[in-house]
Amino acid sequence: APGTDPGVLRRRATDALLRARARTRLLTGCVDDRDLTAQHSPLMSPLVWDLAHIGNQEEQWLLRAVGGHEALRPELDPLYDAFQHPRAARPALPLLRPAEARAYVADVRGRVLDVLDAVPFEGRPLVESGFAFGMIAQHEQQHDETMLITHQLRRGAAALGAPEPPPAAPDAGALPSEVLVEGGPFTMGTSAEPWALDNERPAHHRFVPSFFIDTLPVSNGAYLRFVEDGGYGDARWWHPEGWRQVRAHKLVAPLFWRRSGSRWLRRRFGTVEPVPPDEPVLHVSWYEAAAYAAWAGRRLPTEAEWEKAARHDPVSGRSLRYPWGDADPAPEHANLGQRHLRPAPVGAYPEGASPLGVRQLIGDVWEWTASDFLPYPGFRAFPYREYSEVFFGSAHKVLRGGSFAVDPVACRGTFRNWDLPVRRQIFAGFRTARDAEPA
Ligand code: AVJ
Ligand code: FE
Repeated sequence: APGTDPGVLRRRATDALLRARARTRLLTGCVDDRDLTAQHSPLMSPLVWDLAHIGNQEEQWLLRAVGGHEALRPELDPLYDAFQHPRAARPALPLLRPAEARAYVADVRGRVLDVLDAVPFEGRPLVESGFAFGMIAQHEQQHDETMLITHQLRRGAAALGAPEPPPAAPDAGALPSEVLVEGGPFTMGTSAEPWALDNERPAHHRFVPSFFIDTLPVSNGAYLRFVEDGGYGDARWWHPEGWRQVRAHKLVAPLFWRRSGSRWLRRRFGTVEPVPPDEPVLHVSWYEAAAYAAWAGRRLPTEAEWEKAARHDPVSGRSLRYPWGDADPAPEHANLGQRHLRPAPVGAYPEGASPLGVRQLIGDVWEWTASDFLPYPGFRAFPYREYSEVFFGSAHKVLRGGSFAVDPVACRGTFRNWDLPVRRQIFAGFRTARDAEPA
């Protein structure tokens, strides 16, 4: 179970904030000021906007709300309010220059560490168990993932490097293609995880009918068979809006793929390489994922199915924090934290398997689910409606499991991400499922 000792939580909060900042510095320190202020894609903010937004959110929550401080730079709030300016409009704002943004976030952080040393971790819901610090560490890490997406969209020479992920386990080729999850109730969501965000709460029972789910994420090699079978030219497989997207944008393959003679190449962080057949497919929209599943005679898993496959232990009947159990993620469990700049091959991380043997549910690629982003029964917005509540509804689809670009602080069996079904630049892939025949 998650540690609730105040000393442990205070240490964990400090570590989480420092780790997030080291990553932010890496992502904003490896390119020049021109690259930091440029708009690399209309889908993204300039990197320097994310940087100052990270500091501004930290100032609002940890200095003002938790620490009771006066605003340091009240005039910055509207500039870095994500709801006031769409991403495409942000380059035209009078943003802090890179040096000013760095000084601002460092100033905020220095004061935050003093607040963190002094504030009691009990008595106020916002600070209970260090929640606000964990929330802000997660916020910074989420923007770090966003900045890594901007790096992927950026043209030009590679700015980032990382070692290769581990290979597939020796047994990968012998695994069953799918796993049966027996029908029955399980506990979805959490009321116990101290830094779980509002949309993961509360824990509640769900009945999930029997289903089969892929043991592994769908690979590039499998997806390529759909491409080569004419999948992008056959309306039968597509949601009407997905088919409209295919035709409007002349889509023929995942984002960043390019055909060269008989081969497929892909651009990745400033380099070009042949598409690796054993890697989970990446940079597909929800529509592409759903079309592949239809072509394969299958479907996307619902969010409840995904979480049951990831957390339900049929022996104890309990929901685990992670597929492998309750231990915090370690490097042998999952490809998380931008330790690598790509997903590991399908069949890697045998130590991260679920009780039923489903692999790579956590890390590698975000997994599209069939489900709309909706509140759980008993949901309460906390601490602000604009994190989750304003996004509930049928416009956004849920993604689960986290990618190689997600830090462990922002990843667990209950963690929920969401995006528009047209989005392809995010680090998203998928696995498929099917109903089990009634017994
Ligand atoms: C949960 C990833 C969809 O980036 O839009 C960052 C996270 N919320 N700042 C996003 C978030 C506010 C959010 N996602
Ligand atoms: Fe944000």
